[in-house]
Amino acid sequence: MNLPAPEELCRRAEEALIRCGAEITDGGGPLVARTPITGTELRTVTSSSAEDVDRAITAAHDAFLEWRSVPAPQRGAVARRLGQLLTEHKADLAELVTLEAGKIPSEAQGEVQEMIDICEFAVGLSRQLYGKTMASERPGHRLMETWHPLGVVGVISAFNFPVAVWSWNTAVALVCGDTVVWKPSDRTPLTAIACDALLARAARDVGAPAGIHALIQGAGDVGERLVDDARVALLSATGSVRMGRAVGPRVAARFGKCLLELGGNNAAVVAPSADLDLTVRGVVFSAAGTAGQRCTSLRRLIVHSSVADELVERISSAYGQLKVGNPFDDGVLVGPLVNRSAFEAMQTALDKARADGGTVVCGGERSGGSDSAYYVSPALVRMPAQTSVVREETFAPILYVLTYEDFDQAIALHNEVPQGLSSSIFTTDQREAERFLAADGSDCGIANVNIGTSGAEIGGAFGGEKETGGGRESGSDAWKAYMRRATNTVNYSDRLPLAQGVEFT
Ligand code: UN1
Repeated sequence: MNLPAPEELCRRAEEALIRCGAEITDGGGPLVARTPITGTELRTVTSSSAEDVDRAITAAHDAFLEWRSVPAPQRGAVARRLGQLLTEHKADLAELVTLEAGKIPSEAQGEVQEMIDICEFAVGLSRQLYGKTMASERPGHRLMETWHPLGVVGVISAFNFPVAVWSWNTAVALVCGDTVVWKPSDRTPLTAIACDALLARAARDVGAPAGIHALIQGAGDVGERLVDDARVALLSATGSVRMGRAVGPRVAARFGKCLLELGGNNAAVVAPSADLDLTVRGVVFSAAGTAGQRCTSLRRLIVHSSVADELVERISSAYGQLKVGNPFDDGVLVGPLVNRSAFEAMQTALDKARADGGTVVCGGERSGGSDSAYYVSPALVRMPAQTSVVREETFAPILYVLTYEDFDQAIALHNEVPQGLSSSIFTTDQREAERFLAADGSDCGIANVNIGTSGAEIGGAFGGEKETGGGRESGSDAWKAYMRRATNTVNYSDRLPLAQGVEFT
C-alpha cells in the first residue's frame, strides 16, 4: 500500500482550513491533530484552559439572554446561511474529515451532506416549533403549551462523525433559541476549527450575536468543565457507554438535562426469504463501511440456518474484493482504524471470540500501512453462541455471525445485548417484517427493513435505548429536548371556577 507523504497531508489540511476561513496560527500544543492515514502529526492546536472554558460558557450564556428573544423564524437565518456556506465548502470539510477521521471521500462528503440537510431541516423547523392547545375543563379558559429556549447547550462529539453530529445538535439548538459550546473529540480538532469558522461567518453575515457559538478544545478534563457547569442547561454527549456512565450522573446531580448517544451493538436478522443479493450489499456497507467505526455499524448477523452457509460465503467473497487502504486512493472502500488502541481492541476481541469457539472466516489481520497507521481487513467470524465478546461493542470492523432456527429465537438473540441503537431485518415475508417493527420485536431506537443498520437520514429522530442512552437527536420532534415546555392556563371569563370542581368559598 502506498501511503502519501506526511507533509503532503499537512499541506492539504492547512489549505482546507484556510479555504474555510479558519485562523491557522500554530497553536503550539499541547493538542496534536493527527491523521490515521499515516499516523503522523498534522499540526498542533491549543487546548482550552479552565478560564477559556469559563469565558466560552459566559459568552454563550450572555448571548442566550439576547438570542432567546429573537423570533424563531429570524433565528432560522443562521441555519440557512450556515447551510449555504457548508454547500460552498463541502469539499473542504470532507477533506478534513478524511484527513482526521480516515473516511473515504464519498462517506466524508456524505457526512457533510448530513450537515447541509439538517440546516435545511432547521430552517423549516424555525417556523414549526409548535405547542398544543388542549381543551380546558373550565368554561372561559384556554389551556395550552408554549416551547421556550432552554439555555446553553454543551455538545461533546466523537471522532467518527466529527461534523455531522455537531451540526444535528447545533442547527437545531440555534433555531430553538439556545446557544452552543462545543467540545469536539481531541482526535478531530481541525474539522472543528473549520466548522466553527464557518458558523462564525454565518452569524456575522446575518447579524446574529457572535456568542451563539463557542469552540473549546482538549481532552476529557475540558469536557468535564462543560459537564459540571450549572449554566449548561442541556449536555448532549456522543461517545462510549463508559463516557455516558460518567457524564449522565454528574449532569443529573445538578439537575441539568442530558442527551446521550452512546454505543450500539447493531444486528441484522436474515430470514430464509431474504433477497440475498440485496442483503449482501446492505451487510457489507454497514459492517465494513467506515472501517466499522460508526455507532450504527453492523456488528451481529442473526441468520436462519438454512441460508447461513451461502450468506457467509457470499459476504466473505465480497470482503475479498474490498480495497483497504489510503482513503484518498481511487477504489478504496475501507480506510484506516483511528489509532493503535482501536487495532488492539479489535485483536483482543478476535482472540476472545476464538477462545469462545468462534471461527474467523476471513479478515482481522493488518493489511499494510506503516508502523503508526492501522489498516485492517474487515473480519467475519462465525460464533457458536452469543458469548460475552459478542455482547460488547468493539469499535472496529468485526461481524459476528449467529444462526437461528425459529423467528422468536432470532428476536430473543437480537434483543439480548445491553445496547439498543440500530437494527434491521432482511426478509420478504411481511409478517416477519411487521413483527420485527412491533412492540415485541426489535428493542432498538432504529429498526429497518431490507436496508442495513447504518446510514440513517437526518429526517428521523436518531438515537437508541438501554445502554445507548435514550437520547434522540436530529429530525422528527427531537427538537423538544432543546427547549423547555411551559403549560399555560388563561382565564378570559369574569368567573374563577377551580379545576376538579373544587369549591373554596
Ligand atoms: C454515529 O456513528 O455516531 O446513521 C452517527 C448513520 C449516520 C450517523 C452515525 N447517519 O450511520
